[in-house]
Amino acid sequence: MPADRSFYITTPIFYPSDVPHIGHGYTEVAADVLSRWHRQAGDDTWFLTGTDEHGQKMLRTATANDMGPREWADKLVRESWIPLLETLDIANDDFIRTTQERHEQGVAAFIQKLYDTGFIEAGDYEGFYCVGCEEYKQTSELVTGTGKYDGELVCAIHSIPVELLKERNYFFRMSRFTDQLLALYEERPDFVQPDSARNEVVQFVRQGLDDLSISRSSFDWGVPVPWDPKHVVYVWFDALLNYVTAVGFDGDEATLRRRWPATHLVGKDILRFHAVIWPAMLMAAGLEVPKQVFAHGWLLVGGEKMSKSKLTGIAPHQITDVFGSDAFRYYFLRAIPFGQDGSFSWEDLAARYQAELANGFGNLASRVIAMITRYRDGAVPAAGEPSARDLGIRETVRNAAVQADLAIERMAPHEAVAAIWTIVEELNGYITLEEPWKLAKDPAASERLDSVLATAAEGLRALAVLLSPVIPKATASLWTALGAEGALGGLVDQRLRAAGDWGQLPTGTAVTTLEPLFPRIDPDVLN
Ligand code: ME8
Repeated sequence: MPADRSFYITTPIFYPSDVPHIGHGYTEVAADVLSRWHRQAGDDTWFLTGTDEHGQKMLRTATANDMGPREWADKLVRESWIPLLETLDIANDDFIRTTQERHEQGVAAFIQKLYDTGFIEAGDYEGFYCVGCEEYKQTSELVTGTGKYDGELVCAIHSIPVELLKERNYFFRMSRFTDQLLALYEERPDFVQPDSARNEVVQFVRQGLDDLSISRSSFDWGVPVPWDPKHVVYVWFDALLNYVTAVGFDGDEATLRRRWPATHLVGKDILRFHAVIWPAMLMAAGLEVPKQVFAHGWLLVGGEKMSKSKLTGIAPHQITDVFGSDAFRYYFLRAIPFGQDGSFSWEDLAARYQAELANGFGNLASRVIAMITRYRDGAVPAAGEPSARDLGIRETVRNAAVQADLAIERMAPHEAVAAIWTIVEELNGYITLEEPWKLAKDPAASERLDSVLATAAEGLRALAVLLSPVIPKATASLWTALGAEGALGGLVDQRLRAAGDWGQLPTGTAVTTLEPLFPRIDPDVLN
């Protein structure tokens, strides 16, 4: 069956100048959950992530480590960034590196096209540059440093000193696009989300846009400017193009048409690049602008944006080594309203793990399967005439599936998980009230016990499907234990939008033992 909708989602391509921390992991997981959801809903889905390997930050870090920039990038990508995807169970379709031929060739073609059509010209520029952001800064974006940089002008995001640069460069005539961009934000309120991000962007562009310096001649680590190879392309101009060079620009028109435009997931630190510069570049080239730019918030540790340089960086494997990848994925998506900042704490993570994953969901699954094994020789019984409570569970499942899908549509995965969790809560309450262990002792209640176990098993079937994009490992184990594979096929082949339809797990399906999905964590590990 051909997919009726296409969904192309991207993460930022990260600087592999250093190892990843949980901020990078957060973006990867959010993009992964959204793309798994769309894929399982039958949409023609593509998920791209990758690394941004040119520019001064990469060059300086490599030099400080006595390596060439390419060598440094190769090492970090191989040892840290590709392994990150495995650590977090990320099912990306492609991984782009800006040093790849497909990308460099596309960048050269794109910039040449803009030069040929009069959107690029030479000019002088003087301003304060932050190597952390790889961006010229307005004075309003600088603050006075403290501590090591006491009294110096520092970048408000990175807290490192800015450098006064004066260069004769090529400029992209971005100022020409001010009105077109404002019209875009006006006509498509969903183009930049959430609303707080949209407002910030509109306010910024309303002040009028300057032209953008898009080449550098003081170093040579980048894509050479085709008509003047003493210059290299500015790292952001280069990097943003990854979203189209990865899907066929320039050369494979059919793929580009099939995939583009994309939904870009970014941290709010790089909102303007994606919501202002990038659409202006695309407009200049006559390409379609993105479908959406969604800016998520910052992970805060101790009240500050977490970062390696401030020594608040936590590596994703520190969490997954103890709690597993499913817990990482669940925790960050559930605990932080998507689009807002969120504080990370080990205590909060451990508390949610225990209450929601281990006691709430894991226990429910274990109990239901154990009772089917004990009371019905491991075969899912046939449900009798449904009681009001049974019907209540069906209604909860149906609603949760609809609500979760709507929440994903509006880029609110935290609401999707919360909606699905109503099934966990209702089913737990149902079992407490029905007391199947008592029904099992009463021969006259045999039919009722059948119905209760069948209802609970069918609820677990729906939960496995709905939660599979979020906690793929635990749901795969549950799917196997439910015997659903043989009866219904692979878990990832289950259509999400049909997950709420009642009565899919056939009577007689044989369940098998289920190891605890979220085992108890030894408290000593956390100390
Ligand atoms: O900016 N909380 O790369 P980068 C949440 N190469 N997310 C965080 C975070 C935090 N504390 N810290 C980092 C770049 N992130 C460019 C992008 S795209 C064409 C080029 C995440 O390695 C978040 O997604 O500095 C943020 O936008 C991104 O990492 C910045 O990664």
